[in-house]
Amino acid sequence: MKLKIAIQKSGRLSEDSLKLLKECGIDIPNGTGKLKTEASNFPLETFFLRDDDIPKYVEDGVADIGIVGENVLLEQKVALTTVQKLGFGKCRLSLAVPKGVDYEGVSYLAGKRIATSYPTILQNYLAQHNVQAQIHEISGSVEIAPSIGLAEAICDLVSSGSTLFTNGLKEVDTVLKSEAVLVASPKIAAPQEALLKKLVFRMNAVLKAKRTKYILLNAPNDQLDEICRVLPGMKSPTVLPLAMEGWSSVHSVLNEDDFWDIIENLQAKGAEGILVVPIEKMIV
Ligand code: PRT
Ligand code: ZN
Repeated sequence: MKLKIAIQKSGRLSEDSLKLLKECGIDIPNGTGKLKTEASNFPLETFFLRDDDIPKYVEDGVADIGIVGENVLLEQKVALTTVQKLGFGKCRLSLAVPKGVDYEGVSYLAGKRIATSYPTILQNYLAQHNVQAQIHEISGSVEIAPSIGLAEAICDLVSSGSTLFTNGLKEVDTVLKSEAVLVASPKIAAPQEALLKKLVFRMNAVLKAKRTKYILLNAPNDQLDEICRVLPGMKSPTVLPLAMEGWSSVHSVLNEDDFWDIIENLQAKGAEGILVVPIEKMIV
């Protein structure tokens, strides 16, 4: 009995998908050209597929779970459960127009031609904004459509923005924010569901640790209460006496989001020798 996972064969999500599984303690032999492999230390079978094919395989139950971009999932409108956002493959589906255009809002697109590989998502977006435009579906190199006279605007994935820039386009509206997600089949059987639970437990530990840092600092005892009030910790900060009279060592766990604010606050309250250490796994 095995859990079957579909991941992208070669592309932007491949490396990070394998890396995440590895961080979950699962070794997947990644022989080039292989379409299917079995992990040596977890009952997991991996299918390597084109990203566009993953939702269908999972929906049909050929694979129990899959890793795919939310953009692909929403475009295909398949009935899958999103189990977990994975924090990689981040991008946005955006509208872009030639940089000289005076774009004052979505209404600019009324009656215009828009080239995209995401007709469903774009159609929904336009309908929400009561804009009627002609959608031209093309499967690749969407960014050249305006310069060859195929469309007045495009709707495409953007990460750094450099592709738009080099094609003389500017990003004007975000239609969707996307990242890689773990999805599960509606047809998943109970034994596989139990394995999925195990996998998700491990993924949570890995993903949580990525967003968190371990912090150690020295605090003068007369400032200890003030300093501990700033620190969240898992339950509460750990406080240990230093060999030097009047000082303590304080250990805690910080979230990436408010990290720098807390560090500044700690320094202002007299903390010294602040060390920040990455956490590999976090079980809460
Ligand atoms: O062969 P297969 O069908 O499996 O792969 P693919 O070519 O369809 O997909 P791939 O590997 O390009 O992307 C897989 C997934 O990665 C996408 O579905 C998104 O969820 C995610 N992703 C994240 C991106 C980007 N960032 C991205 N920047 N997918 C595509 N791009 C492209 C974009 O289309 C444009 O051409 O990169 C270009 C823009 O990049 P910047 O950095 O210049 O803005
Ligand atoms: Zn694809």
